This record gives sequence, structure tokens and C-alpha cells, in this order.
Amino acid sequence: MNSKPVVRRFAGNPVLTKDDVPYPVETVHNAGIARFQGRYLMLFRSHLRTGRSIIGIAYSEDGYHFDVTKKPFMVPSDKGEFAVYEEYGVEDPRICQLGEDYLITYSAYSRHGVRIGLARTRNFETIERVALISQADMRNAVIFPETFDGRYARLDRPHSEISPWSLWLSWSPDLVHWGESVVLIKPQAYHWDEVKVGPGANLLKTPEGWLNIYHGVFRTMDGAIYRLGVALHDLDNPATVRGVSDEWILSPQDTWELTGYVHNVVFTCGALAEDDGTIKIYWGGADTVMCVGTADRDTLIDLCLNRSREPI
Ligand code: BMA
Repeated sequence: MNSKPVVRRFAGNPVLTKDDVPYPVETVHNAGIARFQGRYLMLFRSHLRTGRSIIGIAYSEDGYHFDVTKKPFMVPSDKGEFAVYEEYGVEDPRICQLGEDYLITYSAYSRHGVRIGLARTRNFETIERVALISQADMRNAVIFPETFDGRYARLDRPHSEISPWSLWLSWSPDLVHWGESVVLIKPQAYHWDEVKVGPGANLLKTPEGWLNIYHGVFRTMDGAIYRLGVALHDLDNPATVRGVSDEWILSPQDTWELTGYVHNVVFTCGALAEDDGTIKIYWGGADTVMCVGTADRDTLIDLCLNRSREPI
């Protein structure tokens, strides 16, 4: 058995901290990632000193060294229903490139709970709020970057007492109305993801299927541990799970993952496939800093297909 880590951490981690941000923030974490005009683009979440969150933007030539723009990219809206449901902040953006559009799904927090907002941009300068696309209580949604027979698909994460924090898939004709939901992956008893599973990074297309790098939670006497796992969905019908790795692929280990705003957390909102068969995975460490590491695409696929656990 190979004991090498699946995700090789970048030696220069953390790649982004609050000290790199030219306006006052307390954290930099849980960032979505995309390629935009030949560069890497990161949308990161930051806590303000009010305890509420906004979203900033950073660019990089190599995926490791990022420069933050002068102003935040997205702050709570002051218009209409978005103002009502973003009152407590905007969090954890995921970016989905669909044609010329970049779709951003984010958690909208308010006194009414947390729900998913959908925004769209083409230039990362202006942003259009499209719709609030879930009820409360939902805080993770990742849209597939292709349509299936003309329909959009997303992974989402409803919660109920009878079936806590599981990973589902929903369909939509127009990105606004979602339904025909099916449950795909559930927490497994006395397993690293026994409390919660939820969509993490944007979905990555491979010849074997869609790679879904998700997060899972285990509870100890010392509180929750957030880790990353991986699943593979059928290319033509993403509601079919081809396999879910039995083992996690990343667990808190570096100091800035073990301690910080929330200790023992690695949490991803973004990953990118490179031409050489590697995948760059970005994650927030302890809800405080941004980190990056690489994994081999084929290793992740192999874990899903050959070292798998039951999805449900
Ligand atoms: C989740 C979300 C994430 C956060 C994680 C660990 O419930 O709030 O944004 O990274 O907890 O604190």
C-alpha cells in the first residue's frame, strides 16, 4: 500500500493571508478558483471585524503567488430581496464557467438562515445577482460546467433531522428553478465523514467522469474535524455516482490548518485541472488562510473506483 500523501502541499503555504489584503479583514479562506484571461483568479471569503463575511478577489500567473485587488469583489447587497437575505454576509463562493459566463454560487446569511445565492459575471468587475436559488437551510451548492440534455445540474446539501447534511443533486431548466432532487452521498457511521458531507470544489471533467472533491466532518471530544474526500460522477448522467473514495484525501496537518479562527479545518471551494494530469486543490486552513496542493488526477479516479465505500 502506498503511504504517500494524495495531496502534495505547496511548500510556500499559506498562499494568501489577511496581511496580503489592502483593506481591513481578519481572515482569508474558502476561496473559489477559475481561469480568467490566461490567469488564475481567486474569489476568497474574509471575515470583517464585525464577524460577518465579504468576498475579495486575487489574481495569479502561476496559481501559487496571488495579488489582491484594491477593493472587495462582493459585499452584502443593499437591493431588494438580496439585501434581506445577505444581511449577515456572503460566504464560500464557488465559480462555474459556463460558456462566457462565470456563475458564482455563494452562501447568503441572514436572520432567516443560510441559503444559496447565484450571481453572474463576465469580467469580474461588474456582478449581476441572478436569484436566491434555495430555501434555508442550505449553504453549499456547486453547478456543473455543462448542461445535460439542455438542463443544468448542481450538487447541493440540504439538511434534515431524519437525514442530516447529505449530498444531493438537483436539476434546472433555467438556473433559477431547481428540483427533481435525488440524494447521492450520505455521511457514513463511524467514518471520517460521519457527521456531514457537502459539495466542495467546482466539478472537474475527466475521461472517467466528473471529479467531486467534497468535504466531510467528524466529531471528536475536541470538536469537529473538517477533511476532504473525493467522488466520481458519471459523465453523461451526473446523478449516477461511479464511486466514493473510502479514505479522505486531505486532513488538517500544518499549523495554520490545526489552529486559527476555527481549528482543525481544511475546507475547499475550488480546484483546477492542469494539462500535465495534476489537479491544483485550494483550501481554507482553519478558516483563516488559503493553501494549495496538487494531486494526480488518475490517483483520485483510482481511489473512487478501486478503494470505494458505499455512497449511501
Ligand atoms: C462550515 C462553514 C464553512 C467553514 C466550516 C468550518 O459549516 O461555515 O464556511 O469553513 O464550517 O468552520
